[in-house]
Amino acid sequence: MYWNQKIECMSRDELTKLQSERLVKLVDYVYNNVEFYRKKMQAVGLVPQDIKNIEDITKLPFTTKDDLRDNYPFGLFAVPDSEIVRVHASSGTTGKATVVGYTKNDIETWSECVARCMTMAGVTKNDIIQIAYGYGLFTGGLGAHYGSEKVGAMVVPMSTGNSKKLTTMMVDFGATAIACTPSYLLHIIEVLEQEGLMDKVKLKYAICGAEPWTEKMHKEIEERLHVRAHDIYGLSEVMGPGVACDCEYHKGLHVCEDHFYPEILSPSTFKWQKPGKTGELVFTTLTKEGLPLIRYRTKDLTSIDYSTCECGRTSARISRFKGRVDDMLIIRGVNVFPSQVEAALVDVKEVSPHYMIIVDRVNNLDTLEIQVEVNPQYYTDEIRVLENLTKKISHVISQALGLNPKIKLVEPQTLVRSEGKAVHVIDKRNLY
Ligand code: DLL
Repeated sequence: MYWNQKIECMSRDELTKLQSERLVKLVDYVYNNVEFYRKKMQAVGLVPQDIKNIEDITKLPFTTKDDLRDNYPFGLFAVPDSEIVRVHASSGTTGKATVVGYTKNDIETWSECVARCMTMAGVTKNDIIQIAYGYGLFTGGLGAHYGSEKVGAMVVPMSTGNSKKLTTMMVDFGATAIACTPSYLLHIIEVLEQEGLMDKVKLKYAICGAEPWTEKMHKEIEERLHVRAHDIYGLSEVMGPGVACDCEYHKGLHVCEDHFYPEILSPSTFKWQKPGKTGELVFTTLTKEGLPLIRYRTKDLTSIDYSTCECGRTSARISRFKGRVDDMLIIRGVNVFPSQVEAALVDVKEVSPHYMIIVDRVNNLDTLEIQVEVNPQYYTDEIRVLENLTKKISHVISQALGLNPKIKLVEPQTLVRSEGKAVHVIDKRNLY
């Protein structure tokens, strides 16, 4: 079995020592290789020698998604482009993608972390795993793929989109594991039931993540599919899937702490929260070469537990996610910011800046409707004109989001005006 016991079961003291050594190296590395970090440290009067151990991390400034956007595309890379062997990208807050880059060693570290997660989920070299996260700029497909190969499993790179082919191959190949978003897996379960294939399924493990899911969904997947379902977490900026995953005891997600240093901060004071208290998860990448990040604010809300797990692993565990600090939505695994919709609509003169995003879940698939108010001078009863306008808006929005939402045009002055912070989203899914 692939299990990095030496690292995953090391004592807290040993781990703290390793983290301290790695942080000291990292700070020196970013100071000398990334102008952005040098300037940020200089602005608060810090030099690398001020960072002597892991506790000194609190002296360092934060990094945010906006910093990545402002330095688009490669401005935060710490190595020449020739050392980067892969890039991925995810949505930024205003429509510009955040681009992440990996050196050869980064890809190796990433595979190692995903391999640890797959192992926690039970996957071994004897398994046949279907990877049904999207392949491409999204980190899910290739991330899960490389980690599963490292374990030695037989990898079937399905990607997303063709559920019938997926279910047929699941049965024909005798797949024993599947990695995909939990909502997609619920959809696959329905397809299996409709096709009468359920009793031919050999699946044992499901490795689900990339979006929030409730304990109820977890149970439902386990009961309907007769598998052990695991929660895998990650984000592109920090690496991709594999930052953390839960083991067979399901008491929180073990963080690959030798590579990613977690802090849980109070969203109001930005001070460390006590273990068990919910706060914003912040990560420092201790070993990344291409895009090292110092105190990256994930905006994800969780709590942390440093006690040793029943499985023997000593790594800290974060709890199932409790929400986000910002307004990012995850729809069919795709990150969507309301501001992206706003930015796309600005260029369409026929509509006003008033819009409402309505997210729901029907037959276990996320649905997205965007209601847009037509400007009074362009509003008409002529159906053909409105249809053309709907097409035009569908096009700009799908370009901006990478999703094809249903567009519904509404008459001027119909959407509710808010007196405080504008409400642009109605999310009916109850995910947290
Ligand atoms: O979603 C990476 C990933 C791929 C993780 C496949 C797991 C499996 P991004 O597209 O950058 O990367 O989105 C990152 O997704 O900040 C969370 O808000 C959310 N997220 C990811 N995993 C989980 C999870 C990938 N297990 C954002 N539970 C993160 C809840 C999750 N939310």
